[in-house]
Amino acid sequence: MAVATQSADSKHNIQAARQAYYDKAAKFNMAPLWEVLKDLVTPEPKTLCVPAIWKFADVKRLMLEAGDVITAEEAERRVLVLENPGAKGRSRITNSLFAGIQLIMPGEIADVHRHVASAIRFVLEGEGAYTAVEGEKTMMKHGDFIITANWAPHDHGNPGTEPVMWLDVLDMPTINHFETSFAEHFEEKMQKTNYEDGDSFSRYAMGVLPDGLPAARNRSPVINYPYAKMRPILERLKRTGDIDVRHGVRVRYANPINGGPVLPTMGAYLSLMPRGFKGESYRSTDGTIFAVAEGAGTTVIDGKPFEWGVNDVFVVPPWKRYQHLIGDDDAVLFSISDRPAQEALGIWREGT
Ligand code: 1HN
Repeated sequence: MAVATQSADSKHNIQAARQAYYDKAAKFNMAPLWEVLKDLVTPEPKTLCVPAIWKFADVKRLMLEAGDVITAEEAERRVLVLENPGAKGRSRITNSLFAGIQLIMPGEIADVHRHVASAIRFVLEGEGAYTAVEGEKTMMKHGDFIITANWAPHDHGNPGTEPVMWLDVLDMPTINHFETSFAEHFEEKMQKTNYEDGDSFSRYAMGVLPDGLPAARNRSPVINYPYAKMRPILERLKRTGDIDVRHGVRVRYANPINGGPVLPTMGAYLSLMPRGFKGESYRSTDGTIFAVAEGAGTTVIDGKPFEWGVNDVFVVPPWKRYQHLIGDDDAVLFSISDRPAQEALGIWREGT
């Protein structure tokens, strides 16, 4: 009994002595690594973010209500942030990426600006709106994948008759991690557009390139990868049986100049999963955002089923296992993550 008491006492003394030491060190802006090491260097990826889904029926209802409470001009961008439930109030869907849904009503414009954060848009619903990027005005249609690279001036407008909604994904949390954000507005509301719809695709993505173009660009010069051009490629690959057991028939959006990712911080894929497809289990270190272009299915994430349909958005955090299960109709999933950034740093991993 006496021995036990003595050891409890001495443990208490050791703790007290350590705490006194930590308090002393803190006055000099120093702290003991050994108290926090286990949380800093984890044997496997650790994330605050959780798997989550945003159903388009809810998104659409709330977005249209936003149309009543604020104009695009007042909001600058009328966007509802898709907040990861594990990181509320931090404006992110994964730790490295922002996602939001943007609405532009008929007759509205969203003024030209530019910022260091790169953006991509994946068009969900409505037609008749455009986005103008670096002097090219491109019409937005369901399934179109549009990129706005670092510092590229961009504005949006809707001269049509329908509300138009799309998914915005930005590398803003990554840029803010480095604390390298700059942004600026222009005098004019809209860019002068010297290039017509489809110009950059025709100029750079048709197997020829303007002679003398430097090959070392870390971002794609193509503004819009139209769904109408991408979808038949998936169908062709499906016919020839090019089906990955985890991802289905999948293409990677590429920089046509060097085959690299479209942006250094974000990479995207389009995948067709044939009806009845039962994907094998997969995980990777890049937390991944999915948007449903066509069909329906279920993705089991970390043991939990998430049922999805057209225009739903869902997220798989880093290193969480997932598996896609498809019902009676083919499904098409768009996905985007920070994989190119991780690969550039040599830290990307995948597993089963
Ligand atoms: C932005 O500039 C746009 O230009 C959309 O459409 C979403 C989210 C955060 C910061 C800037 C846009 C944004 C954004």
